[in-house]
Amino acid sequence: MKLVLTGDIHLGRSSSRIPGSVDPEQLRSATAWLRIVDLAIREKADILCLSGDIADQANKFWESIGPLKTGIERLAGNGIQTVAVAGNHDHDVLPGLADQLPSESFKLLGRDGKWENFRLQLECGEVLNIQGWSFPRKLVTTSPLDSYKLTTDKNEPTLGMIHGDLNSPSSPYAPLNLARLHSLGSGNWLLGHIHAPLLIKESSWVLYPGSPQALDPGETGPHGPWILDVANGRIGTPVQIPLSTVWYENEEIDLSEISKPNELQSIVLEKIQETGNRIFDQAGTSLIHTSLRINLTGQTAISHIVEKTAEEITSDLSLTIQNGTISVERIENQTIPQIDLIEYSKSKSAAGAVAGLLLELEQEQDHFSEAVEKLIQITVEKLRNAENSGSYGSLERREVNTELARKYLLTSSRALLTELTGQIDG
Ligand SMILES: [Mn+2]
Repeated sequence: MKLVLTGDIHLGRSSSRIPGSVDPEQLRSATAWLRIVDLAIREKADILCLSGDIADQANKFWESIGPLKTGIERLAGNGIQTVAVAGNHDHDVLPGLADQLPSESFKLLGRDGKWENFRLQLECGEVLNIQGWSFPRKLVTTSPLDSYKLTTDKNEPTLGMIHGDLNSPSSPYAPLNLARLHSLGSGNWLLGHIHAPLLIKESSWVLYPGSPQALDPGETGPHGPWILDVANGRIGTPVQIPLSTVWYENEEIDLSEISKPNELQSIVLEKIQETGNRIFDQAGTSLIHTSLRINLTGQTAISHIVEKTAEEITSDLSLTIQNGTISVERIENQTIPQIDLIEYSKSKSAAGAVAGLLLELEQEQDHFSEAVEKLIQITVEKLRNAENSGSYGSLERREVNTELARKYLLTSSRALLTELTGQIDG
């Protein structure tokens, strides 16, 4: 028995922050959905499992529901049944879709938040129990695992399906405990909600398949659906098939050894090409674009020109690599000048004060001096105000804490130190 596992497709969305030269059609989740349908047919799968947030109510819902229905019907025409649980984004969409389709084509498990077991037996005799729970509404603050009371034949394999938040007990999106998941059914679970793929393998496995199309620079690494075999009453381990047209990656480049401006360009270019080749080698044939976030670090004699060069690379660079292109979405400049920070911090100058602040912030400690503690608190307040501002209402909210404030202060202190020492040196 062969299964294709995926979730968090968020039909209606597209990969974000990609240059306009890349065909936008190729960046859509809806296009990734078509590739998943093709893959399931090509692999002669028996079941396609969808772990919620397939449709995204906030994003062009009426455009999305058509392709979803068409894909499911095409799968059914090839003898593939789609089995799904609803997530927080499609808690009301999937039941509506289930009402329009015969259950041999589309089976929604655990409707209204009631656990359900679906026993599947193929003509060859292979059996699998798929157990699922669907979001009944947008927010669920208690663990759905509390109401799990399903019983099955212990000799038969089970696969659990649920959309929820792993090891985050106060999450409003169905908090799930890993140890309990391993103890329920035969302990193998397909989850949804987190867009970064994650396979946790112990005696049984728990899988976040991740969004099959990488949608955001935070969603680094390979993305795609997973394939799972069930044979002789045993459930295998899922294997990821990279299918995303976009790959986001973070790279750090240490500029400590760099002393001349033209070396900066060549080291950055070299690193971009090296990273691009490695990713295209690994990604399979679907990849058309790699988007990089680069972090420049180190103490360097050319710290005063890094910022401007970084801006030029981000706005102008587009390289062809293998069958696709690579661009730099953002460069974080964390470099500082080649000065003795400790000596500098002793001087009674503005640059000396910043050097002292930087030294203190770089220590990962719980207690800072009173002055730095106060600065961090002010930064937290300012970040919270920005985060809650109506202007950014459509963006995902970040958690603002002292660690985030410390990171902002570190970046600002480094930039300020570069600026101030540059003024002194002339
Ligand atoms: Mn979700």
